[in-house]
Amino acid sequence: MTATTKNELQVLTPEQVQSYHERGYVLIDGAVSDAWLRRLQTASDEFVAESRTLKASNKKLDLDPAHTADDPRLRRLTSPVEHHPSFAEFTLQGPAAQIALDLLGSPARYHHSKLNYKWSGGGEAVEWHQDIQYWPHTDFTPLTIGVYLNDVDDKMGPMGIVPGSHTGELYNLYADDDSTWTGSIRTTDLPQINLDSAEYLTGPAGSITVHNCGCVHGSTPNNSGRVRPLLLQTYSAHDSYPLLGVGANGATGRASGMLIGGGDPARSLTVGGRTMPAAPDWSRGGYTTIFDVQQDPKENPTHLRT
Ligand SMILES: O=C(O)CCC(=O)C(=O)O
Repeated sequence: MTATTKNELQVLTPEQVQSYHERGYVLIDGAVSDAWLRRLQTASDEFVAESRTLKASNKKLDLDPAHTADDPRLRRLTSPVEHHPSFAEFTLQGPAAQIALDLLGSPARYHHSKLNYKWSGGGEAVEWHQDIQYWPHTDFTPLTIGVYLNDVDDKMGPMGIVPGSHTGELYNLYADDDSTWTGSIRTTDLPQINLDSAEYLTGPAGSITVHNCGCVHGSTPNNSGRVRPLLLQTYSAHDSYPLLGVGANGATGRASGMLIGGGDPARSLTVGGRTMPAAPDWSRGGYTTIFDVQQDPKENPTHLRT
C-alpha cells in the first residue's frame, strides 16, 4: 500500500499545523511573496478586463446583476486553474500546493478552485455553511486554501470561521421545509452554534487562510469602497475521493483529481468503514475490458483455463 510522505519543502510551522488540526483553520499573514502576489493580481485583472465585454454571466465569469462595462462587478471566476497558467502553477505546484502538502502529506489530491471577488459597495454576504455537504468525499480531509489578493479589513467581508466546528455536527443545508437546497445552515439551527466565537480572518494582501471542509464559516457583505478578491483552492488527502453524482463533484474542471507533490497514487480506499485495494484511476483513459485484463497470461497466470 502507498503511504503519504512529508512535504520536503515545509512551509508551515509546527504551531500552524497544530492550530489547523485543533481549530479547523489557520491564518498566515502576508504568506505569499510579492512576486507571486503580483502575478496573481495581474492574472485577476485580465478577467476583470474580460468581464467588461460581457452583459451576462457565463460558465467562467459570474457577474453581479449591477455589472456594466464601465463599472464591472464580478462575483466569481470559476476554476481559475483552468483559465490561467499563473493560477495553475500557484495551485498545482506553487505556494498553495506546498501548504496543502504540509497539511495533507505528499501526494495530495487537487479538487477545485475559484476566485471570489466580493465587489466593493455591497458585494454579497456568504451565509453560514459547511463545505463538505457541497462536495462530499469519502473522508473529512478536504481543506480549502484562500489567498487575499488585496488587503482585507473588517469592513470588507473577511472570512469568518467558528473555531473547532470542523469536528462538530454536520448541518442540513436545505430549506426548513426540505424543499430546496439553500446552501446555508437553517436559521433554526444557528442558535446551536457559538457564532460569537467566530474569528474573522483579516490581513494584508498575500495573507493565506486555510479551513477544513467541516468548519462552519461565512462572510458579511463588503460595504467598503475596495474589492476583496479571494482565490480559493481545495485539496484532499490522496486517498480521499469525491462522491460523484453528489453536489458539485464532477463539475470541478479537468484538473480535478490530479495528484500534487510526489509519490504513487493511493490504492487503498475506505468506504463504509471497509478498506480495499481499489483499481487504478482510469478516468483519463487506459481501461479496456474485464476480458482483456483477466486474459493476459503474464498478469494472471493462475486464472481458470479449460
Ligand atoms: O468568499 C468568501 O468569503 C467565502 C467563500 C466560501 O465560503 C465558499 O465559497 O465556500
